[in-house]
Amino acid sequence: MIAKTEEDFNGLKEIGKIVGSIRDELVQKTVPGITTKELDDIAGEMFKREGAVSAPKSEYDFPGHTCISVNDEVAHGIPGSRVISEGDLVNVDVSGSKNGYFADTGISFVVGEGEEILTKICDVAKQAFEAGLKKAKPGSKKSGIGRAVFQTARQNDLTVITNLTGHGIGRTIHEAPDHIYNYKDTFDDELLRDGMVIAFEPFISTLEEEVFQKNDGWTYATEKSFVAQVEHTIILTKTGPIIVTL
Ligand code: M3C
Ligand code: CO
Ligand code: CO
Repeated sequence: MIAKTEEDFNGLKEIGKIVGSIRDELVQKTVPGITTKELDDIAGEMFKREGAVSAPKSEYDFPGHTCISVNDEVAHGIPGSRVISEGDLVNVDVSGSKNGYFADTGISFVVGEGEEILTKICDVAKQAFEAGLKKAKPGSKKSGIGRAVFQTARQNDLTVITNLTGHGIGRTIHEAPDHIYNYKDTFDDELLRDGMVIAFEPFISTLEEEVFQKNDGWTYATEKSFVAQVEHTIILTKTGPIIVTL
């Protein structure tokens, strides 16, 4: 959506704050021994308490309030009986709506002490987010964001996932612009606009550049790589970006 009114800005900030606080709570509660279903139940309670609803549930009938992906899983992981261990790479992705406004946020992190490469991809995903954010200006090419993400990955001897992308958001979870790539798409000449609301989510990978979908019909995974994501919902304005999910 293009945010125009005071109501738009306030509505996006309200749901942004809610999903951001659920994300932070889940990160804090992700300790060895807890199951991903127990984490998701915490999110379910928080959505209810805040008068908000989970977007994966309301928009796609996803079997969980949040997406929790572990190790080889990259995104859309289904919360379940899986027990978290020390050293796991975990991604929590929380998206929801309230009063007709949507926000989406996610983070990858390592539980306790983990392998160095896992910490590295999480750090580089944050760097890629910052580099892309600098290019997220009204009037600039949308493809400049992906270019910055790709460069950041390459500078760190890593690569990106090409078949998962960021997206427009606001009045529903996934809307125009449909794709914010993790590389410079030569055919993408779309310009960013004042008030444009995007969910920017760089995916940084150790090796493979494509995810595949598991037999559960949801989970995206890789064969032999590790992938980290950072996602925030951002309103682009002439005076600078407003990150509503901080
Ligand atoms: N929030 C997710 C979508 C959840 S709906 C099952 C997203 O938009 O960030 C992703 N899209 C693709 C991979 S993760
Ligand atoms: Co998300
Ligand atoms: Co998203």
